[in-house]
Amino acid sequence: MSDFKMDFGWRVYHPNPRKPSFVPPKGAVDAHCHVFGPGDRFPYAPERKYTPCDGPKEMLWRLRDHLGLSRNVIVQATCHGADNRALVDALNDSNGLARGVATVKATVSDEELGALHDAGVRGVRFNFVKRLVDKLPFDALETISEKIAPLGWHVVIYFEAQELAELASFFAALPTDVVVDHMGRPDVTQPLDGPEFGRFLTLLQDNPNFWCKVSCPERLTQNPSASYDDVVPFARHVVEAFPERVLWGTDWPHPNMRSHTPDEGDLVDFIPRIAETKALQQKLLVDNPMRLYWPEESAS
Ligand code: 0GY
Repeated sequence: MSDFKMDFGWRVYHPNPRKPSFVPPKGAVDAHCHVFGPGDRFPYAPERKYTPCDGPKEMLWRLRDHLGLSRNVIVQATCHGADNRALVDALNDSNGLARGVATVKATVSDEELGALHDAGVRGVRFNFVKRLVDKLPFDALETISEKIAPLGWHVVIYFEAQELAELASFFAALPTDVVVDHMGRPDVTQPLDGPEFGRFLTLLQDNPNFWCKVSCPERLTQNPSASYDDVVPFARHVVEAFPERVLWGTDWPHPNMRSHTPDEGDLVDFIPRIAETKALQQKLLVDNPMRLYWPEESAS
């Protein structure tokens, strides 16, 4: 047992997710998930804004197999700060079936970046969600992006829709590929063709180096009991408009979920509703993540 006590009100991941009806194509990648701790081996960061339940790598591998997926991209979450040891431990245990996105400080050395690369890290994450992080100065983020660019890494950005107007020019100037988490967290009560989501679509349209995760219907929905119906049009629109630049992920173990406990079987069954053809499913789940995270094995 770890000494860390999970925050009150936060839900533990589903103990027994159902088997999805949708069978993912061979080689499908869960391109957004986390490992948490376990806290007694990999302590949570002192500066964290929440304490999660442990989400160890063994559980993640079990979920991958249960859902019919083949690979994972493990994204460093803020509760581990810039201490990537739990991430690296999972990557080393994955037999090459997981790649990572780390969090680093502007002072990171080339040796440290090289060691992360050898472990399978292919990107860094910049988190702009106010409830999750203290604000980092833009010049520190610029320094990081310049340091990682020669490695061929990309930047993953997490922000909420209302912040985009202020952040867009900084994002567009990044020197690498850029991957947006959870469709930029749209307010799905607003129209699909309204100004807020329009701004996000313009960002993708104007910047061919930008990719988008059509993930987290469980966070975006306003009605958890309705099968994420309200998120489907947003995600489907992005998949159809930018089929070569979309990724999908479970977000296991779903940090900070309070409204409901997502069943990952439901999250997998969301996929054929947003990628309606076999060709789109193949791009979303296999070709695109392979190109970004395993280019040396990628056929496309
Ligand atoms: C997610 C979403 C959240 C948390 C984090 O790094 C994190 O702590 O990303 C959230 O609370 O919305 O993608 O895991």
